[in-house]
Amino acid sequence: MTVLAVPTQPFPDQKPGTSGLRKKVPVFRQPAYVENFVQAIFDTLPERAGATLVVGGDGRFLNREVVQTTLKIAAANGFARILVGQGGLLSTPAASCVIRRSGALGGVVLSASHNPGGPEGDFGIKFNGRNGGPAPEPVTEAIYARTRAINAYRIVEAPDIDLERLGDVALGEATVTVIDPVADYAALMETLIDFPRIAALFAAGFRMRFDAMSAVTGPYAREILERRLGAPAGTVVNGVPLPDFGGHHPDPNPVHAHDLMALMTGPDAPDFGAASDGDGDRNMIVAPGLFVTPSDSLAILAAHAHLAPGYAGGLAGIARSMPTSRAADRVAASLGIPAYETPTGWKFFGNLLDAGRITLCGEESAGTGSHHVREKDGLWAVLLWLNLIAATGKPAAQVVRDHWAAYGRDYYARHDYEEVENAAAEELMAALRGTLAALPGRRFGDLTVEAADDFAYADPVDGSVTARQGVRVLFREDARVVFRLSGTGTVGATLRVYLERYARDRLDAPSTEMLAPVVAAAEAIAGIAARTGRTGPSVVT
Ligand code: VG1
Ligand code: CO
Repeated sequence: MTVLAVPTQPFPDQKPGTSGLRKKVPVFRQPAYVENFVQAIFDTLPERAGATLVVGGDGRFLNREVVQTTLKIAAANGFARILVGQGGLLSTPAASCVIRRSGALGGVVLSASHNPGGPEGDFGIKFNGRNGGPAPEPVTEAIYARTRAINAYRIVEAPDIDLERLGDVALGEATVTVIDPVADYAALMETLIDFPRIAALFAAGFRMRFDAMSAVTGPYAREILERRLGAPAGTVVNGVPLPDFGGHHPDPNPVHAHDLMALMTGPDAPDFGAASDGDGDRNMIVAPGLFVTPSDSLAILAAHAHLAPGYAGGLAGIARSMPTSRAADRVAASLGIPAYETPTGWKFFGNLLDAGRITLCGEESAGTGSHHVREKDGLWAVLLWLNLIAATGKPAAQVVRDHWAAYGRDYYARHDYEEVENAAAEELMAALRGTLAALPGRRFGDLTVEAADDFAYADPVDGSVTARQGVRVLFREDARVVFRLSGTGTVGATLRVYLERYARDRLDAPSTEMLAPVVAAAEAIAGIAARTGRTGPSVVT
């Protein structure tokens, strides 16, 4: 078999964002676009000769083609062994699991996560390192620098491999192994979660719906919930991964998972509802009649984790991304363990997890995870919820209300302004940064600014500092608003406004009512309507 060195020209726009390189499908379909980026990743890995690589994706449009290309480039770059999920599939947490279990040097994960798929939808490529986690900033910076200088990629000239047939096949000098994408992951879950207890819950008539949103978690959820735990067939809906996610927007929030929300707020609601996103790392949790905010979910899981076998020894610490509500901090304080606040994006949890400083971590964007892998893990969060419901014997909504009664409630919402003109968004953020110093002491309705800053993170493990991670305004009344621009969008800019207010006694008020003064303060501080021309957010979650 021949290894070709194909001359190429750099693309100027291959800078990874919050979670890898994400662009519209037509951008990825430009000749050499995928090849350049994958070669640039491998160029930053001098130790790749003879190493193992993991490859897989969420099954979206272009997944199979990019899997084949990645395998051929990997084989031409000295990898000895390449593990690929059957059908080219691996959920993001399963990829992390396989990297860790196989001792691989890393993995190439193909996904644009919760973004829509299809020929006009989004695609993405990210690199995860030896620990199974998203490449940290210095590595993504090195990859980007390489994409700007690349002049050739190496590829094996060979026919496509059969991704359906499990087992080994030679590709150039490398051996490609097609693996069952579910097996390792399901085995790991059995070590962490009390499967017999959850099976008994289902056997006793407990009913749930898991909406896989026609994305990658279908096969994982069917195997674990329906086969291993005995939930009735049909518990998992939209369980077949489709290249365009059946036209769904595979983002598990009350807006995009509307069918699940309708079921859970209607008369025939089962005991528990859950959904996951395109690549399986996000989770949505709904009790009958009650959506659980991801920030609350993190806090509740942290407070109950000791009920699951994998966490019976307690937690070392908890981390949350800065815009995530402070509910988890309250649990950490009551457990007497450290709480960490990191920038948005899972890559910032990696060092804390590797150093054993934290056991659980999460983000307001429906991401929750633990030290079992180095990615957020949607189905794991659902299983831990089932474990705590089975162990406490309480209905899901009761678990939430009891938590609020014990810790108080952090009312929370996120307002997204999508497809805002880039310049307007940048100007809004610049103006905000300009007013920070003058904000403390100012009053907005019944709220008074206590402090305001542009969040910077000093990693306590390696000392690296990441600045300009979002503007936060803290109010004396235990309320907060955070402004930042998305790093995963593919059209224009997305302004995210995160709103929260803590209440110790009023626990069952409508969120919109409790947050109205914070929304008004956010508008007064940032001038969103005037600067973006928008009178309201595109999505509220
Ligand atoms: C968003 C979320 C962030 C999450 C990231 C990747 O990033 O806010 O919390 O880690 O998506 O999640 P941004 O920069 O658009 O706010 V996923 O499931 O898209 O890999
Ligand atoms: Co995702």
